[in-house]
Amino acid sequence: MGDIKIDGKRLWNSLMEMAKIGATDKGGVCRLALTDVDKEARDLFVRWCEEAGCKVTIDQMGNIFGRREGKNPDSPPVMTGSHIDSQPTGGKYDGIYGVLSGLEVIRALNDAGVETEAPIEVSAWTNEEGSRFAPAMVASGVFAGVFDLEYGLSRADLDGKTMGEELVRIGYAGEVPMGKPVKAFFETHIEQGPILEDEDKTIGVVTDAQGQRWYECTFTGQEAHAGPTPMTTRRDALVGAARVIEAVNRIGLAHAPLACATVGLVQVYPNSRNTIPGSVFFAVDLRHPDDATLSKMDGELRAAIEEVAAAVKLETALEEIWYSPPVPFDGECVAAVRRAAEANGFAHRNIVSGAGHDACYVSRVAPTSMIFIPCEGGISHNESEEATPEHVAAGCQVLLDAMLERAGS
Ligand code: HGY
Ligand code: MN
Ligand code: MN
Repeated sequence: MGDIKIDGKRLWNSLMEMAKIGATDKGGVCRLALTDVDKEARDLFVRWCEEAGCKVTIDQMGNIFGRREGKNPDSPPVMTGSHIDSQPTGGKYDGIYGVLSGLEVIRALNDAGVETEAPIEVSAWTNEEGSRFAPAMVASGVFAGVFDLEYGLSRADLDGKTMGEELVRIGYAGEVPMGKPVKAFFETHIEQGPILEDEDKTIGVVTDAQGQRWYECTFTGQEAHAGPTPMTTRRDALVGAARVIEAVNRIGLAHAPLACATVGLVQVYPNSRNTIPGSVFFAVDLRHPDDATLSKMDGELRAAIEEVAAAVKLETALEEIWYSPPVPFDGECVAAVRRAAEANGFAHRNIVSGAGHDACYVSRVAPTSMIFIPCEGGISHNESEEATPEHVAAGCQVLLDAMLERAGS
């Protein structure tokens, strides 16, 4: 690989600087999509891109692109990037590591005075997490033509605020139409699981990402007094939800070791300690790398919901709000990542991503792959999320080398 080296210290300092925005007491970040802290972080990223000589553009879903021109301005860019938004109990690396690694690639090319053949772009995709606005990866999904713009802008949070309104409010409702040709896309990310750390590997060569299905379910029973109401006549929506939550866990375990099944969001109404809950809204997240198994899990979930609703005499409103099929990444891009890891002497292994990423949707419109680095204890979506400066630098060096191979220099 080339002799252009990234500056690991500079990348680490930028990560720590960015981590101050939305910092939480437990050492993580809370930067929900399109909040004021997301805006603050976006503004800092845009400033850093401009200081690195990039031309910055914003598209209609608020996706940010920092562009470094190449010799051939007509060539589609070799692009990298990830997301700035976080979970409510997010960490300092999920998403932002991929954004700032892309910026470091540009900074390193500037230092080396290298002009690539194809332009280089670093991107920051709106609302990758799907925490404030569902589904996840919605803005890269609109970029890739999976969702239309109107759907994307209409996504609303639990307070009814839409992405379109919030993009205007924070000043990131861009004019650039959605989608453009991309020569190749690479996303660098922490693994968010334990495999690389357990096997003492520095780089994960990501070959695939697993499929996901997201659901929203509302059980409606009847509010009643917690005291005089006999147990046998109750229609307790929370009892129903509890039984489905247990069933979701059983479905995940039944398809172990690769399946994942989670209920992470529950809203109880009226949520009063001495009133039997009349209605409960909850979200279900099912995942598996094999599509047929994911469909089987879908069927088992629907059957469980039906059975519980009948037993507890509840009305049910179930909607599957998102289906993202398993993603095989591009063989050539995967090989470029593997070559870069080998050339740098980094211990590496193939790995399937358990998490969804913007790369999953960008792969619909461009040859794409990902680069993983370990995170401590495999923990993520947790304020204690941690990575080492060495791994942070190694992932970025592999990114630079893989991008250069595709961009030509
Ligand atoms: O849910 C995911 O896999 C990602 O963190 N949005
Ligand atoms: Mn992420
Ligand atoms: Mn995440």
